[in-house]
Amino acid sequence: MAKPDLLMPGQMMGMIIDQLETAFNVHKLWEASDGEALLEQVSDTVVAIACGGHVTVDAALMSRMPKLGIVSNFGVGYDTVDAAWAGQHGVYVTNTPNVLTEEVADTAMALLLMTARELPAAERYLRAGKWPQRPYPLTKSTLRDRKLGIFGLGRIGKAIARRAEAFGLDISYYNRSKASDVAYAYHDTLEGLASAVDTLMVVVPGSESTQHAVSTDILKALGPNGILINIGRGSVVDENALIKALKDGTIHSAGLDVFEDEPNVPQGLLDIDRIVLLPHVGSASVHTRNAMGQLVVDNLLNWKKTGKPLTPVNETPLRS
Ligand code: A2R
Repeated sequence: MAKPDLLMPGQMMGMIIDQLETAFNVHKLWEASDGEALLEQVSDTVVAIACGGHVTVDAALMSRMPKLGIVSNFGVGYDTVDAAWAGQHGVYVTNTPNVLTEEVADTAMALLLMTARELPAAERYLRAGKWPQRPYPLTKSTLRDRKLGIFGLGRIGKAIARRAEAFGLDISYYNRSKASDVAYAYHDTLEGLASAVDTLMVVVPGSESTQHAVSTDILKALGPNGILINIGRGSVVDENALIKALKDGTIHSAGLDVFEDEPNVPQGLLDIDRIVLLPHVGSASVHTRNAMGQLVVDNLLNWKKTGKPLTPVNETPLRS
């Protein structure tokens, strides 16, 4: 029997491609010399899409494919896929939850420590040969006595909270709804949370409802001792407001793993030496990326075999 057609709009890991090629006829859009011609050729027969990174899978693309049944996304965040449209048109969207939770939480705590204690700047100081002249200056901020506010206490947020407890931090959070399985203090607005803490950890998905949620007013509420950490999505933080707040002392510092226009980082952020900027490496170990890749594959293979994927997103729940 002929293998069904699968569209891969952007490059993915070799282990994903190799496994998918055993079950699907994989069409690599990024390799096509004429992408539009390839789409014309395969759109009528494509049953599945495998995607990830910054590749957009929007309604315009999906609506060209009458037989499309599933979009398997690499990553727990799937703001690049129009899952609402997919849900309305009987197309499953899957993501890769759980397998990256602990890795991202590790990165989040590392980023917080690096930022509070200026560790990357201290390392640059050593490498520049400045240590023999005088020790690196004492850092103005510390993790000691900090109050950590978590914006998005989901799977990753809770894993960060568990680590932060071990560091002796006072923990509170804001979600749209109160979590029933934790005893941390709940705030029913982001502004309320930011006013109550001096350290704000952003772990929410990118969406219309979180777009620029961290605004000038939220940064003001965080205050002059404030540290902002963003490990969720760049779109959640108004970067221009953040640059201004860092320059004029509205908040003390920031540690960012995600940006509004990746991989482009605004010069205004690059110019501030004490902040910490990482190139979206939250889940980026071989171990965890392999686990994520395997889940991308397993969702597709399970769907092909049974009609049901393993980890559909909320907008496209399992159908009976
Ligand atoms: O609001 P709730 O009760 O649905 O809680 C979710 C919260 N959240 C929000 N909180 C406030 N305002 C919003 N508009 C909003 N939208 C979502 O974010 C929930 O507690 C949390 C997301 O948790 P999970 O769905 O378990 O996701 P996970 O695995 O922790 O990953 C979070 C994000 C990904 O979407 C990527 O963007 C990034 O971390 O890697």
